[in-house]
Amino acid sequence: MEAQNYLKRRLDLATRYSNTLFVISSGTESMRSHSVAYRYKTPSDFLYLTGLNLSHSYLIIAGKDHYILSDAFARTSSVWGEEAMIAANEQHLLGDLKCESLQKLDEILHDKISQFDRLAIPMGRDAHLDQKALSLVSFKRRDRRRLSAVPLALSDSRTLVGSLRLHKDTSEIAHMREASLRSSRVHAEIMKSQLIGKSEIQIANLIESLFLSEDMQWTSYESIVGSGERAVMLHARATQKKISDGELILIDAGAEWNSYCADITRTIPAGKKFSAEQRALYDIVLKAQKAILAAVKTGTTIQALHELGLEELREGLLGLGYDKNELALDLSQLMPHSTSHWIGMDVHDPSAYYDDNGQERRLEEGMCFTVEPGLYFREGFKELAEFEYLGVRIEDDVCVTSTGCEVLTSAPKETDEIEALRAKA
Ligand SMILES: [Mn+2]
Repeated sequence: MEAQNYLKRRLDLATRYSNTLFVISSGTESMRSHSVAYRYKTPSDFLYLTGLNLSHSYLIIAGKDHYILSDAFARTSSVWGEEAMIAANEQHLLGDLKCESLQKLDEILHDKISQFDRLAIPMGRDAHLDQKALSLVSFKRRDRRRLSAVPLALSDSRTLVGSLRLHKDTSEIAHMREASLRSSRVHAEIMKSQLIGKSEIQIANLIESLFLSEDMQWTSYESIVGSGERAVMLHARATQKKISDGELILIDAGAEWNSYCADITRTIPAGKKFSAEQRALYDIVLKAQKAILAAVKTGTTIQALHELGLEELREGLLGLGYDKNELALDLSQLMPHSTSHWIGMDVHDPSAYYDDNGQERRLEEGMCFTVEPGLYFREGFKELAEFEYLGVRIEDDVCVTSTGCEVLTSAPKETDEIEALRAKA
């Protein structure tokens, strides 16, 4: 990506919200001990709009005037390196950005704000900026009375930038595809691994080492490994629990490529084969997932796809031979989460699920989201007792196209494919 691509994004944002002055912080490192910081990760909005990996800085978008405020530009010593080097590496991305020192924040804000009706910042992420914004609103309250009856508004920038990030361009989709491909290979590798006797943490560590071998530097989220009864927990954090033969293992893991996330869930047997009950449940979820994938197209909605998935799951469970009148199916218990979420630079991309008129967002080309139906039988399901403590989720990532969708993720999910890989363990 070149400087002009980022400039275009900033201008798109400034045009869409022409009454809004944006200040977006790049954040600071959190300390993990006396002198050592956690690894710094640039907030997605800042990266999306600048391409710069630069902590301790602010991006200001005031119409056509765009500023980057950082003290990194002033540092000339390369003895300790880091900050100054990052600026040098990414110098070509600066383009038309006006570089100023951090001390200029107040001056630029006060200078520019009278041209706007609203100030947007990532609220609650940067106490210094939160305080600055509140002071500015308070300060402007007095002189705005002579210009307008409308007070200066304060808004969260993430929702506004999120509206741009909803549609992925071709370069973004290429990164999504690569993140999905590499993450899928890691799932396939796990399917070939000996798992019985290992702890969930050992499996999570193995997954993360495989992401690193794929040259993926960040996981999209903390990998979920839930085995046996723990598979029914939606977000099971890996524990020291050892994997036993006969269990199902739910693995929800994905990593980033060029700051774009993959999010994949596969549910596999600990041993070589699914049991009859496990397979029956798995087949119901897989059939529902495929039905949803086949229904993704422009014009439909995430909510409609969710309803379709629930209907498929209900039919699948009713098809197990139970007396339909006796079987009280509470799907909100068995499938207690949404089928989909937006995905992109964040695993849960911050775009809204409703449009500006409060209607469910209709899918358009370039929108990316997950399709992840599941069934989770916690204790107390008397009627379907053979499934107690079984949990299955199958999750892929898709991008809406003109003819339907491209399924970006490709980890094996047919029971025969999975069993063939488990046989190699
Ligand atoms: Mn997900």
